[in-house]
Amino acid sequence: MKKLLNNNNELLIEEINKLKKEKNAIILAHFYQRKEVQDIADFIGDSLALAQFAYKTDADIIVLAGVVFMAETAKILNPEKTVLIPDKNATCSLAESCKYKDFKKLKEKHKDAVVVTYVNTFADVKSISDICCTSSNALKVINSIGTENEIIFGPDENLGKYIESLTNRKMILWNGRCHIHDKFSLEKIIKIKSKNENIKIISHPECRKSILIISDFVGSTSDLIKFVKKDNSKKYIVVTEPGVIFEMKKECPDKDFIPAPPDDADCNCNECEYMKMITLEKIYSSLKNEKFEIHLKKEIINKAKLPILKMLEIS
Ligand code: CIZ
Repeated sequence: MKKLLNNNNELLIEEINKLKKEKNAIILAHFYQRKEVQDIADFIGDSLALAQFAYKTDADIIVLAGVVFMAETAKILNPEKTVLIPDKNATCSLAESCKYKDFKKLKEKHKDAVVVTYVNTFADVKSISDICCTSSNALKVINSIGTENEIIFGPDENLGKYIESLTNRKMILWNGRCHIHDKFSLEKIIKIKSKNENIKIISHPECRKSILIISDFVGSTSDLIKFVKKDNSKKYIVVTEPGVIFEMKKECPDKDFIPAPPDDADCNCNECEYMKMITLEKIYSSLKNEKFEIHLKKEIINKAKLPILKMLEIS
């Protein structure tokens, strides 16, 4: 491995590409991944686009450069394929906040409610959901449910409240938070804005309401990228995980993107440590040794597939 690390990653990249060919494997990467990981991926996207891509691939092996719930989603859609996550500790604070046993209790308390879960949940929670959503399609999904129905929405409370404000509809919200999006500093963002004329604030709906209301645009990572492509401003404060800026810069090389800072006193950017666990070295080792493979019970796969397919139909 040491030898492969020399030479600006070139040898490592060459070896990864060789293994991909040999094994008919693809690498799917989320927008929050490291630049070099995004650069080597066959496809980069948000969790909706990754699920859509995974659903139609004819590769034998899918390496998911993202977090565990994304790899589980790919496995649920492709139970016969080998799905690998290069680091099995790449978890998600939202998914961790919503344990099957606790969520089931809430569901039992509201037996007639339609259960909508954000894809940032583990497979067992999906298996007791009626329909999944991502930040790209949450509004569409909620609007597809008749107003006579009560809705349980989890696990992201900030996203749930944002959707409530758009639809004028009250939902039963799980109180989960993304530890990254919930930590952005309103004060510091306002300070950057005051020092930069004509700068726009663009935010992810997992952020707190106080940030969303001062934002010029709110949307999922894909929506934020689409927005900066067509908008005529030149400078943006990006209030989401800063990995997305690699794609923004690729699409708009002449524009400036400032990552929004978190509340922490001595920190300038808000990177997700779980997303950043995936490295080129771990992708190489994952492909070479076919680890860490996602294994899910058949029963869970069969049940969890239904709400994901419902979401894909709506999208
Ligand atoms: O849906 C996703 O992929 C996440 C976690 C954020 C986004 O908006 O892309």
